Amino acid sequence: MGQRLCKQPGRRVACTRNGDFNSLIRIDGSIGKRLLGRFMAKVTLHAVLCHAKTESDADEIYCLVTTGTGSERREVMRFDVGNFEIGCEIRPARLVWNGTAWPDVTITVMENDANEPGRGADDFIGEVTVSADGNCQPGRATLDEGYDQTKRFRRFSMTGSGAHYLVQLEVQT
Ligand SMILES: [Ca+2]
Ligand SMILES: [Ca+2]
Repeated sequence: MGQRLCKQPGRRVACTRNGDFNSLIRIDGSIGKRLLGRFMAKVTLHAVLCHAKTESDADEIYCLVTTGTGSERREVMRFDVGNFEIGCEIRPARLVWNGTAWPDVTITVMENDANEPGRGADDFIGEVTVSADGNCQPGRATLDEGYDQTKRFRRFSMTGSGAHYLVQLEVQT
């Protein structure tokens, strides 16, 4: 990131090469919090561990990241996590959300069946909604398993479509 401090008459502000407002927030979270009057969570998908699959062959797991409310709900990101056999753990360590003015973000874990005739639509595995202040709300087929022993990663058990995955998120506020 091209971070630097710029001087303007009478004050000193942080900015980036591209001038992006979100980048400004990343440089100094406290500035962003004051500007928008709320806390803004940063969410990273740390790890995904497979305990049971949707089918006998490998599960192709991907994540959907959505935000907004009602008819304005929109997909902001979709990415592949990888192919899973039982016992497989993948650590994407991928930043999926870096707070903006939106009130919350939902991370939905899915299994891809797009290229597998006869298996119908993709399989829902589980979902977690993280609000701007960092609170996590497990959705359908999802249980909050609390923090791991490092107190850094929040764990969620997801059991949609007959599968069982443990998903670890890092939520920073
Ligand atoms: Ca499937
Ligand atoms: Ca599949």
